[in-house]
Amino acid sequence: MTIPKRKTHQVTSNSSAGSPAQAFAAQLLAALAKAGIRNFFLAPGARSQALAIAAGQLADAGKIDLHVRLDERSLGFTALGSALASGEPSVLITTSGTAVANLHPAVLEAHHSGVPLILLTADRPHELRGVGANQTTNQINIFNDAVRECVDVPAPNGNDGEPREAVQLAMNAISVSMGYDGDQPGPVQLNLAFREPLSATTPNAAELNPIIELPDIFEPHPEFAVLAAELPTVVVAGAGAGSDAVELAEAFGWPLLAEPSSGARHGANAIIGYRRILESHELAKEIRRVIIFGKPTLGRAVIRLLFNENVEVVVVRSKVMGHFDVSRRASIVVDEISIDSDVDFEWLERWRMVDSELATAPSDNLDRRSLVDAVWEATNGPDQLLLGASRLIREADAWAPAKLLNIYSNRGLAGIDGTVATANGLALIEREGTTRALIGDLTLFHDASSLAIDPIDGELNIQIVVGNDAGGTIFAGLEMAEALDAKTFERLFTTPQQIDIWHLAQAYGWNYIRVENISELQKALSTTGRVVIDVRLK
Ligand SMILES: Cc1ncc(C[n+]2csc(CCOP(=O)(O)OP(=O)(O)O)c2C)c(N)n1
Ligand SMILES: [Mg+2]
Repeated sequence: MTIPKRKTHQVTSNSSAGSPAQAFAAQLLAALAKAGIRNFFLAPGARSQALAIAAGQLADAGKIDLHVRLDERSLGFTALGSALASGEPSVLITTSGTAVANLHPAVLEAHHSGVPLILLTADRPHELRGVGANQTTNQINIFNDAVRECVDVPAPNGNDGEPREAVQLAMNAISVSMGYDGDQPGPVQLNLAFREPLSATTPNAAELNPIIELPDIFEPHPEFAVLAAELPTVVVAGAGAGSDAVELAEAFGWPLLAEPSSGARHGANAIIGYRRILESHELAKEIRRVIIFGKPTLGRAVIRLLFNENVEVVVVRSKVMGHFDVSRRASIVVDEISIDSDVDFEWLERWRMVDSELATAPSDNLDRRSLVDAVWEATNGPDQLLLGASRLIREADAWAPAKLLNIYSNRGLAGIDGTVATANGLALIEREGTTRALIGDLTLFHDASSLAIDPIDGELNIQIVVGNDAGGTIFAGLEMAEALDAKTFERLFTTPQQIDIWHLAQAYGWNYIRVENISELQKALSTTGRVVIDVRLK
């Protein structure tokens, strides 16, 4: 198992001049910008003022994009969405205290799904820690092993070595967050102590030109396995799998069982009805080997297969999702696979035939499946689709057609939190197409405050498509739904709500469209701007 390293080290400093806090912040941010980091996210506060001013200067000079949010929890997920879409680290700036703790949900999701984040958390200097100073808590290792590294940087005091230390910290943060050191990408925390004077308007970060040198990228030798070609094999693609899974399945003629959030549900080998086949078709009993890419999370049938003693489990290491071997039965864990003889496509043909026999057309009425279908149809080219946790992603797993899409889902921990913010973060990066989030009603309400958008971010095309069934209806499918009386079940699990989405949209300045049938839905999906589409489901 890959256990991310956690290192805590100190950087030393002494002597003073002007605002050492500002000089240090300016160097640090200038170095990040010069290295090509574009997206900075700020939630205002006093202790972090030097960082805010430096970020503002770089943004005014057009060297970075600065996004300002009130709520650090929302900021964290917005930064996560941007890092997902750009593939580059997002930089987050917060003040001290609970502000830092509010980043925790997004940090956990980023840790489990290998998303690069650089957290700049402002803190009191060491002499003010542990003595009851305002807004001061222990921020060191606050995220435990969810950060690749936590560096506790003492308050700068203006000595000669500080500019170089700031640049080194920036380069190291980029390298570790991106996994250049051979580890998985993920969050890095620079806990930055600042002493008064906390800021100044000079130096101007945009006028600095630090000398930067990015560390080398560590390239591990890929581990290779040669497998017997004739063993009846399926390729499972979970979250984070990407097109490698498609390429392998197509090269060796294996059926591809791809979750919608895998980025691999496309091409001729994708078996759309795989869940139904695994659950109840004789063909599933013939499987003798499963090759896993990414982290499958959506159905029990795949997990059962991994526990089946007649089935060999081969895991292809994921670059982002970490170690996956829930049944602890993986016979090999490798990076690349080849086979020992020619392929026989008859196995694949049988899967295709069963898949087409089991296929049905979606209903003309508006239900979860036709909602998924319309969203798939509407999403093309540069458009981005974010699937929330809960029922609709499972409906997509059951029915969504094979199609190459820019698709995302926070499956690191599969929380219903932060989904609106993640969609905003995705939209900030890809401005050509529409960013669409397909989510449940509770998922919207959980993250309603993320409808607040900084006007400086400009016009965004975002659609929050809400499958509104007045509560968390996913739980109706679980064991306890049978055992409990309806009233108790509803109170303990469904969280029924009466929130008026129209008022919510109005309050935050979003357009609102309520749809009752498929043609209204299709029309709503073709609109531009920021819109909440309220899809009433039974
Ligand atoms: C942060 C977080 N809290 C709780 C859960 C457990 N949970 C999973 S689905 C769900 C209900 C979701 O309801 P909704 O968004 O309306 O989707 P529906 O199931 O009704 O389609 C909850 C509370 C979770 N995944 N994440
Ligand atoms: Mg619901």
